[in-house]
Parts: sequence; C-alpha cells; structure tokens
Amino acid sequence: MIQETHLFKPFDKPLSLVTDAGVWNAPFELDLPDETLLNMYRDLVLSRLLDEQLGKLQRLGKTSFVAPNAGHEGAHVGVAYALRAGFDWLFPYYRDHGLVLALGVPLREVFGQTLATRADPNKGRQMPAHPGSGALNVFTAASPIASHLPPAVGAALSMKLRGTGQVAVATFGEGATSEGDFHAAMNFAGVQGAPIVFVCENNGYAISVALRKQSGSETIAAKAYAYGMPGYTVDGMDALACYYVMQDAVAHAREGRGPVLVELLVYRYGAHSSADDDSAYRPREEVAAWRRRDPLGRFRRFLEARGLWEEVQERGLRDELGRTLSAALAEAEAAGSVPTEWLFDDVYAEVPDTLLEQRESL
Ligand SMILES: Cc1ncc(C[n+]2csc(CCOP(=O)(O)OP(=O)(O)O)c2C)c(N)n1
Ligand SMILES: [Mg+2]
Repeated sequence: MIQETHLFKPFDKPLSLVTDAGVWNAPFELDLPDETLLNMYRDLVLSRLLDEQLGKLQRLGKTSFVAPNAGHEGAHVGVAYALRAGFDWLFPYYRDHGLVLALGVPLREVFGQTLATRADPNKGRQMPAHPGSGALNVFTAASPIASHLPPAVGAALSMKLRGTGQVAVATFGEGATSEGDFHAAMNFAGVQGAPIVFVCENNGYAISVALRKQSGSETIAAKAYAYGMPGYTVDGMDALACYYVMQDAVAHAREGRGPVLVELLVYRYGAHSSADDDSAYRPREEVAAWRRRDPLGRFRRFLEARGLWEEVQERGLRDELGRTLSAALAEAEAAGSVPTEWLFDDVYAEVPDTLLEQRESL
C-alpha cells in the first residue's frame, strides 16, 4: 500500500508509478496479486471495446447519444478497484461507463440503459450514458453538471452519522468545478468531515472550453486546501497510480479522517459526445500526443515486462471480450423496448388524476 508520505505534494508533478515504457517506478513494492493485475487489464480493454461498440450503435441510429470514454480507462479502473463494490456508494457522471463496468455493473444493463430496453434497471427513463445500479449502490448519473455532488456529501454524512463504515466516491469532470454545487459540496464535506472522495477526471476541456478559461488555480487538487482536505494530482493514464492514490484516499475517508479530493489527469480521445466536433477546438497533434500515453498500452507493457502477457493472450482476450459484448448486446436488445406507460410508474405512491388522464390518453 502507498503511504501518505509517498503521495504527491499538490504543486509537484502528478504522481505516476509506472513509466510510459511500462516499468514499475514507485518508492514501494507492488502488492497486488498477478490475478488482480490481469483483471485490471481485462477491464481496461473491455471498456475500450465497449466504447467502440457504443459509437457504432449511435451511428446505426440505435441510440441517440454517446459520451466517449476512451482515454479515461486508467482512471476508471483505478477508482473501481479501490472501492468495496456494493458496499460503498458511487456517484458517477456520464463519462463513466468504464468505471461502472469495472465495479461490476453487468454489460447487459449498460446496453439496456443505452438502448432503453427492459434490460435497463432504471426502466429507460434516463438519457443514454447515464448508468446507475440500485444493486451495486451506484447513484444514477444526472445530466446537470455537478448536481450529484451535494447529494453525494449528504449520503456520506449519513454513513458517518450511522457509523456504517461506508465511503462515498463522486466523480466529475474539471468543468464541474466551475459550478456552485461543487463548492457547496466541498465546503459541506470539509465542515462535516464526511467520508467522501471527490474524484475529478480532468481531461482539460468542458466540451470546447479549455481548463484555463475555467479556473485560475494551478491544479484542481489545489482547491482542496481551501476546504480543509488533502488534494492530490495523479497521472490518470497510469491505472496503478490511480488505484494506489484512490486506495489511500478511500482508507482516509473510511477511517473517519474526512474527505479527500483526487485529481486524475486524463484525456478524452473522442469528441465530447456524438453531438460534438472536437476538431473545431483541439489540435490533432494534441490528441495524437495523448494517445501515445495510452493507459492500455502502458499497462500492457507493464504486464509484458513482468512476464504476464504476450501477443497470443492479447488476441485471445480481444476475441473473448468481443463475443461477450455481442452476447450482452443481443440480450439487451432481445429484452425489448420499455413500454411508454412505464413513464408514469414509481413517481407517486398514489397516481394523481392528472397523470391518470394522461396515461389514458396515451
Ligand atoms: C448545469 C449544466 N450546465 C451545462 C451543461 C451542458 N454540458 C454538458 S457536459 C458539459 C461539459 C462538462 O465538462 P467536464 O465537467 O469537464 O466533463 P467532461 O465532459 O470533460 O468529462 C456541459 C457544459 C449541463 N449538462 N449542465
Ligand atoms: Mg472535462
């Protein structure tokens, strides 16, 4: 386990534990079993393949909207593996398919949510890219930026008051830090010592708006200090750095030492969403430079250097995951579209006359 003294000091360079060449370069011994490392890699690749599949579904007209995840996978896997799935609570945002998958949300449900079929436990009532899971304590992603952060702190505070030992983790983009809700949530968490880890997936842009037009802070992590909590900046393309810092941050919150802000420096390779053309505001060389730092490539080189991975396994894994994705998609489609009448369910305990009338006319 990483010790807090090893953690990056806020204004140094971002913490990285594995070099781009895949060499373990940490001031402590790696203490993860090979099996866990292989599972992490599997989740990285699955997330990338899911992203490609979702993009195709959008182009086929099967879903109206996608929010590309590629480039965020290292952060996603690092965060997911630091949580106790189904015990802790996750408050994700729309760019977190890889995160919810690595936490254990079934692919069938992710596709069901994307396509609004009966395979969606949320009954098709959210726009695509808004996963959630009651079974796994995943709060359904909300569209208004940062609006999930105050409820996440409320949930964390209730965990503290009830002494459950749980932790809340809330993820968001750096654009979300321009919202009042972010500051209200950070302030309240700091005052109350709520067991929450705020995780900023800093990809440098809020749609077309670059970070420098959003914040005068040197780092997002620096904002933690104003609210009385530690803040760390991590190389988000390094899944293991994300994991170890998150593990410490979660332990800090769980031990009753209050909230933490973790900034993971990532990049989205694709456009903001299927409704965006990023070539209008991002130089192609910038995208290419970040792609060379790909979290999958780095993790693969790391496994290869440890004698855990070869080309033949790579091909086998990609074949197997391709089949898994196709089967889950087929299952989600076969479940059939959600009936429109479901719109009226579960809103009121007793359905008011006005809604009854609308349901009748539908
Ligand atoms: C309150 C609010 N304002 C504006 C929007 C429109 N909007 C959707 S995503 C987005 C950018 C958010 O950027 P960031 O938080 O950095 O996350 P990223 O998409 O980069 O992962 C904006 C402005 C919104 N959904 N909610
Ligand atoms: Mg962003």
